[in-house]
Amino acid sequence: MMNTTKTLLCVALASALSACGGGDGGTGTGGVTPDTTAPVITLVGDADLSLEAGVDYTEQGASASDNVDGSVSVTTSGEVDNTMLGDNILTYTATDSAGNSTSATRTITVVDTTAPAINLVGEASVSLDVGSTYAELGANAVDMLDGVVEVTVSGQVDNTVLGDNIITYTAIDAAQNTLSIDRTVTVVDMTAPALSLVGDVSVTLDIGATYIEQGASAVDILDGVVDVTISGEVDNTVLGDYTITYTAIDAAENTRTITRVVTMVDTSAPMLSLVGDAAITLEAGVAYTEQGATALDNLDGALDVAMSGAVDTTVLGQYIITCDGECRHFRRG
Ligand SMILES: [Ca+2]
Ligand SMILES: [Ca+2]
Ligand SMILES: [Ca+2]
Ligand SMILES: [Ca+2]
Repeated sequence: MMNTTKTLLCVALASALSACGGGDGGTGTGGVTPDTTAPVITLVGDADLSLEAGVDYTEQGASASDNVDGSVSVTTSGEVDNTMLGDNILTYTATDSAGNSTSATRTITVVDTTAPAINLVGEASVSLDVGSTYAELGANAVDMLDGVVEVTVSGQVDNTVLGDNIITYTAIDAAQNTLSIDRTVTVVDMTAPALSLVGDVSVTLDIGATYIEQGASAVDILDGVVDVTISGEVDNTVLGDYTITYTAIDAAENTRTITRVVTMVDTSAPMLSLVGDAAITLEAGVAYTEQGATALDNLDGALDVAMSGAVDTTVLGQYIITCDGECRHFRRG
């Protein structure tokens, strides 16, 4: 009995030892499986990107997950030069705590698909007076990649015809991206006709004289000879200034006006006429009877006549009767 029991116990112990995983079949590290698996990197965004030259690159980043460590940090290396066409490669690296490392890359290709920007010098819409010379102010063009780019100007302005003229400005970058913009030059008639008097600008006429209108001539740079309208009147019976106005209007309603001043003056003295003879012989002792004189002025009509002098009928001799000083002298004697 006793031997049988001992044997059973031993068998039981042996089985228990074997079941505990004992023996030499293990790793010797306490039974933990080593981590030989590197993290997995996931890029945010595409692995291949296009970037317009001159535009700043915005990194979207990446994440890494490890089978043991979970989330692992990612380091990024490499640079993007947005001033040069071509590929730029960024490298993303993640390492787990067991030293397993992996990397991924992203390729950023710098491209130029953008035409230069053009800035006109001056306004995009310009008015030009007919006949005037169009002065081209030009334009400037700057490309994000190439910098300053030449601008080609095409188109012409016909300053002899009313209407729109289109000037086109074109800039092409090294990648053959092209931009054209226009300027509209509108030829208009902003200038009134030239107006010239025939005759003097100031005319002086003696009262009663007839004013003869000599007119004026008008020539427009666009319309040629233009009619002249004359207004104003001269009253040759009244002293004073009279303004005659000459007006010329072109087809575009540009108006020019000039004037002439006609001044009526009185430069003629009255006409004096004696009543009776200018020379009278008088018998001594006989009373002298003054017959008088008449005065007629071109402006004032009949005027009084002043006389001076005296006749002494008791003394023989010659006597002078003088009319108004401003007039003439007459003799009676
Ligand atoms: Ca791992
Ligand atoms: Ca460009
Ligand atoms: Ca005109
Ligand atoms: Ca007079």
